[in-house]
Amino acid sequence: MNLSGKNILVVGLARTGVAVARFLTKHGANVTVTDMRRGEALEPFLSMLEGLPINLELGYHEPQSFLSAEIIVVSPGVPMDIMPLQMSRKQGRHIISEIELASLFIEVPIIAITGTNGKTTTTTLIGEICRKAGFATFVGGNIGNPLIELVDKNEKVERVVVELSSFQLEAIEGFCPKVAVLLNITEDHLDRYSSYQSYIDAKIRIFKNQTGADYAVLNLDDPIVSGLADCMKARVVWMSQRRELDEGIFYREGEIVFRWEGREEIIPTSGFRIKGVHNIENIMASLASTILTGCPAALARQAVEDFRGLPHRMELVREIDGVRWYEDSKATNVGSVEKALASFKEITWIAGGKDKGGSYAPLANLVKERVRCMILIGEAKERMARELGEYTVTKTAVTLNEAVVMAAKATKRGGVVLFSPACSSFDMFRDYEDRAEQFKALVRALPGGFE
Ligand code: UMA
Ligand code: ADP
Repeated sequence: MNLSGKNILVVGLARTGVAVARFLTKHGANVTVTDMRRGEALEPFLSMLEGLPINLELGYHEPQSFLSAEIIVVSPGVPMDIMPLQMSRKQGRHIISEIELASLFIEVPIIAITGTNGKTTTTTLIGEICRKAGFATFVGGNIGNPLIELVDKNEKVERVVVELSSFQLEAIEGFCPKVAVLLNITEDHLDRYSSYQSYIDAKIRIFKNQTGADYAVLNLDDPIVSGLADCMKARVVWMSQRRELDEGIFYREGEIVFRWEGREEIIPTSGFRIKGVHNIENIMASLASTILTGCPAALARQAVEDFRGLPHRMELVREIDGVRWYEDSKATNVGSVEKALASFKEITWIAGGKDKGGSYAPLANLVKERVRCMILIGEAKERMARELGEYTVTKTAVTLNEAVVMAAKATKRGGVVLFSPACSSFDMFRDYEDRAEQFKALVRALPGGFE
């Protein structure tokens, strides 16, 4: 695509907007950047654009700028149904995501990962395996660094591993990954989507442009994902923890087996450092997608064995007088909390935060069976108490500190305190990492115990 002299509007000025604007100016486009927030709030991002010939429209969106643009590049955090975008769509303007733009300039195989949970863990692990196999690899996308940064740097890579959110997939057109992984789908982001179905529809766009030369790695154990085979043009690689498969990748007592076109690889799980059924799912997806794109199975196995997992995902913080304290701040939806609650018994569960609009009811049985005390914080606490309160002892706290003190009193030796919020963090914290660090600091400050 020749960008020189084109009028391009970049909507949203945060990490994505900055990277896109820098890339476009370098390629000679006439760039306008617009953001609803005012200049002061955008200071760190503005300083990254200093000296570049960019027209800024901050604090508002000027409809005329949308209409006069030849291409509009939208940041993931900008809903696709805001009025100026609706209007531009009606007028036939070309609206794309940063992922679409970047993919026009990428020629090496792309492994793309989506799903409600496990994306970042799986993306990171796939990147590690590709590197272990000797491929120069870029890892990016929703994980934090926009994909366009790869193209902008002009680095020579052999593999691209990209984590994709439903938001990023909404505005792809021709994006076509060699391997597309869909880990699972449960309710999330219902504060942005009008229905669960529209969230699902956005996710499955990842497969839209694939052909018979590509692979779709699908979780057979997930009730929604398992029903998708009929709409795939790519070759489907099933994965399962429950069923032995003639073709695909599956778990059976102590080992993962990969079977594909007459080939069989057996990978024992005893040496894996990351634990839990959800991580078996993430590992199976990582092994299948990397072995299919040329990584030797023995090196893939080594990379999995070396992988220590990521912080803020069921991380053991401390053991105090026989009580283990786990921080799972990244669990921002019901699907991830399901896995966390299923991993322990005798739980004091600290949860709550900013409500994302989904139902908490799928947790009812786990709460009844495993949670001895539920301590709720944040905006969602009333709704969570209404939906789950009848299944266990329920308390509410105003601050996280108060919740931690309550949990220390409520939990007996042998029990577990689990901070797995099921909500986003923005009501009380800067982000999930801030929430995680605050929780860990509070737990470390508690008296007694041993590390
Ligand atoms: N804005 C407008 N008009 C609007 C709405 C928003 O101008 O109508 C502005 C906001 O003021 C803001 C910008 O648009 O300045 C939105 O930026 P952004 O939220 O897209 O932020 P980025 O820093 O570009 O981060 C995005 C992803 N953010 C979201 O999807 C919300 C990052 O994912 C991603 O890492 C990054 O691009 C690089 O690809 C984060 C995330 O929370 C981790 N993702 C969600 C999740 O994982 O659950 C999907
Ligand atoms: P994502 O990037 O999709 O948010 P992460 O790897 O960051 O995924 O994990 C987010 C949360 O989901 C953590 O609480 C983690 O323990 C949990 N989790 C990780 N993998 C899975 C999975 N395959 N299924 C369900 N929950 C998972």
